[in-house]
Amino acid sequence: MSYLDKLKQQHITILGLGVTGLGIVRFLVRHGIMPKIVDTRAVPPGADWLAHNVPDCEAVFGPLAEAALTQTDMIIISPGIPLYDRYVVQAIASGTEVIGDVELFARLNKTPVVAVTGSNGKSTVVSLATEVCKEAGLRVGLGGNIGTSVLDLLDQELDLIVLELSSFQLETTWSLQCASAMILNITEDHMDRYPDFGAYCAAKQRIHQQTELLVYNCDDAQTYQAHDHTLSVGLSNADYCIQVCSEGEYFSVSGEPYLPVDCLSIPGKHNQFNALSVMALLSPFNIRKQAFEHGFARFRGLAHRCQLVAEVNGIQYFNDSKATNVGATVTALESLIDECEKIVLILGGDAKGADTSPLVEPLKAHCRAILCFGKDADLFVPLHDKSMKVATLQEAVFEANKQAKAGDIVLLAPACASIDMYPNYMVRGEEFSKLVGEL
Ligand code: UMA
Ligand code: ADP
Repeated sequence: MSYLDKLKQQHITILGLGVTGLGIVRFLVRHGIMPKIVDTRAVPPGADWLAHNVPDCEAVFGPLAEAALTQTDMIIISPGIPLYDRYVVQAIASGTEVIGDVELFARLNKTPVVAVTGSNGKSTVVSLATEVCKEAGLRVGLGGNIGTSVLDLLDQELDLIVLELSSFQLETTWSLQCASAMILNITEDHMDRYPDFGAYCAAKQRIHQQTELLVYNCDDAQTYQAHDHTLSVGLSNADYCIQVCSEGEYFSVSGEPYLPVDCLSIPGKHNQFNALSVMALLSPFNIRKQAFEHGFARFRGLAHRCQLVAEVNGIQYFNDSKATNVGATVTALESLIDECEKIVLILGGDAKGADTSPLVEPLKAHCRAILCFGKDADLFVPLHDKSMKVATLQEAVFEANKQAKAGDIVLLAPACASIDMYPNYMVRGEEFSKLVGEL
């Protein structure tokens, strides 16, 4: 009996009706399985779609106490709900199997997988890898935390699947077999969800449970685990690193120059590291050099990541709204300072319980002033001599424009999630760009 046939005999509950939940409903219904759907929100994002497309489906929206989670064989849980939720704990104790959508994907998938996790750079690395694969003529699917349900990739004819995985998704994944996998880096994030940094690292390290090739960041010990087949990535002294030759800088492989660094369109040392990671992760697939060269040149970067929005009176405005943790903001400051005199930084939002101390030195060294807004503004105000608390992003842009001098950069890199004031980081970034446009 196939695994899908076994699933047909089970009572399945989908917990969460956001992007993940909708992907699971679509997949199960496509295969003739009618699940029950539960979400704690009174009107979850997928409610309308469900009412129109699967009106016969049993749905319970509201407190989990009403959802009878112990009376189901399997719960497929969304990443936004922690496994330690008391109703989920009760369900597990009662013998209910609880898995994530990536685990369901893993149990059914037959296509080679390249998987990437990390605190920062995941979306850039998986998107760049996908671009290179397309240049190589491979039929490639991209999904996971980047926003496409992994289950949508299962019913397609593909040569390779590239997955971006969050620590939340990895917590509920056991069976994922990867041709290659990498933790790009681990710096503090989501400390409102994990008891400590070790627990966050342990969730990320689950990506290596069943990988053939383990790629690691040679400057971050948390990304390494002992394994038969490993490759290291770093700006220097690694299997994949940058080498300076008489003709310039090269991406090099095992000490041999491979491609000139300037074929990569996206700027900054962190993006050179990302490109090297792509090369190492795709090394099992015999992709020709030209595909890397063209893919690296063609990929122009993702919106809201260190993106130049405009230059006004000699001041450049950069949108890095996707810097949703302290590590990403530190990277942005260290990468952009090479391009300017000083940085006027706009930051704040929901800090997710983060330790802000890694910001102190870079703020002191690179920032002319900082403007702090959002729920956790007060956490950042003491970090710099010239700091100011503002009520809105509009006020922040206005003040930043007053404080910056020609040759400076004004940077939105909030070190926080946007959820306290915006639906997501994209809306925050778009508002920043609009406000800059009005200057
Ligand atoms: N929620 C409830 N009640 C529920 C279900 C969810 O209140 O019953 C809340 C969650 O606490 C969360 C929000 O609703 O605040 C969304 O949770 P979700 O699990 O429904 O999320 P999805 O819409 O399914 O989106 C998820 C990822 N979101 C999270 O992990 C929070 C998306 O990553 C991902 O693109 C999508 O699956 C497809 O894989 C977003 C994200 O912020 C971009 N990820 C975090 C990050 O990158 O740092 C991990
Ligand atoms: P993620 O999907 O992990 O959030 P993104 O590619 O969306 O990663 O980038 C998120 C933030 O991290 C952006 O601010 C970006 O400039 C920064 N960033 C990108 N690559 C790296 C890296 N290798 N190390 C640290 N920060 C990075």
